[in-house]
Amino acid sequence: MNVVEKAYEIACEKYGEYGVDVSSALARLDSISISIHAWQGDDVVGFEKTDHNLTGGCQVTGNCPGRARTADELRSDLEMALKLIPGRHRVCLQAHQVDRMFKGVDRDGYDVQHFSEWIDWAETRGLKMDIAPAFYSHRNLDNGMSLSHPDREIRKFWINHGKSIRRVAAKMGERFGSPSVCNVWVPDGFKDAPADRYSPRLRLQDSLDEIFSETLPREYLRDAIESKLFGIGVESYTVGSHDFCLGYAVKRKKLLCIDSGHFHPTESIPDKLSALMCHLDEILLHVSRGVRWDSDHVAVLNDELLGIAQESVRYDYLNRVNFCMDYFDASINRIAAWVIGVGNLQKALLNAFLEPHKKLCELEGKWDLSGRLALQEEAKMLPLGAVWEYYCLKNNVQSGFAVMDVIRKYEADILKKRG
Ligand code: RNT
Ligand code: ZN
Repeated sequence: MNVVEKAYEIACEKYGEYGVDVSSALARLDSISISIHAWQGDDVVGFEKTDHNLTGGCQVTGNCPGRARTADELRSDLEMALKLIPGRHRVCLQAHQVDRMFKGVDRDGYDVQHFSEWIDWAETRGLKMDIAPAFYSHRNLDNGMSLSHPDREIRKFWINHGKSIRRVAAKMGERFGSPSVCNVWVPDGFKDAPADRYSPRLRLQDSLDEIFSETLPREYLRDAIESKLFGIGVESYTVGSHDFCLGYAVKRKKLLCIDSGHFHPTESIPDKLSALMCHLDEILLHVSRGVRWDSDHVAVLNDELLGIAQESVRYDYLNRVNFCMDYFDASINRIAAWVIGVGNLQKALLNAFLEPHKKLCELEGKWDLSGRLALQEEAKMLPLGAVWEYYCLKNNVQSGFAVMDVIRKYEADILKKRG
């Protein structure tokens, strides 16, 4: 028996004292697929090879060498990251991360052929896929407006983009036998106080209705809409605010996408989940970390992430929560960014599965609130790390700081050689 196995045995005993079964926690963790965001690897630039500048809401900072310049490079980087991430997962694309362009076809005409290599690649590697339309980084994002733009022609372009990517998502879902989540987020807003807050929202509502008007099979496609509080350059007004998106999702039976960076720092995503679950069938979580603002830092194992995981698994609605990573840090090795962030969500989920939740509820039921606090704090001392290392070992995945040796080698051999 090696040291990881020994530590695991002791951990099982420790958790057992609180009535927690570790092997069933591991089985539950193993059943969770996280959608890994491809855009961490190319700094949300995409592969359209046009003159479009990055505009609207996605501010990537840092210049660590090795940004993927092609879809092939990005797939190779993802493969490296996936070797260091236990479990079976999904890959999520932004619509401008195309394999190829066709002459005269712009985003309003993209179809499954634009992503065929992605799909073949995912299939051979046992991955499933999600995709989001990209309503940014394009000349038709006029005055920062897409689906809510006052000009019908501009709106039409973006509506057709949404429709085309929905169809691509449904095709992906059909191919992989698992619904693809297609998440609509628009950067539309105003830097300074608008004279008219209402009309853009009515237009956004109509545009969304038009995008979703085509009936596509639910077994292959899940539609989501993502709200936001503000963005750089749109500080005063965001058309698709939380109130707007929540109302729309409830009314039209869509998934609501909750991004951890998109709320005031004193708001709690863990607290929002159970409230939303009273009114929504399903939600999409964009797992991110804001530092003072919506800064899209790599997810770390902080109270917020632990709480998101706990609130996702404590009740009987885990199958209604979809996890997708959404951050982009270009100041550190991008593969490390994936491995660390995804690993942290997995650790948070494992911690949640190992929580002595039944006991906590019993104490709360007896109004033993000091006992509840004592147990909550004791639980923080339980040997989560030993269980995680064992899980990695069983999945033949390197764990611990040694992961960095593997990443550094790839950096030296591949990433540093990119221009
Ligand atoms: C932007 C949203 C959105 C983006 C992606 C790249 O604030 O979070 O989900 O991160 O479109
Ligand atoms: Zn997001």
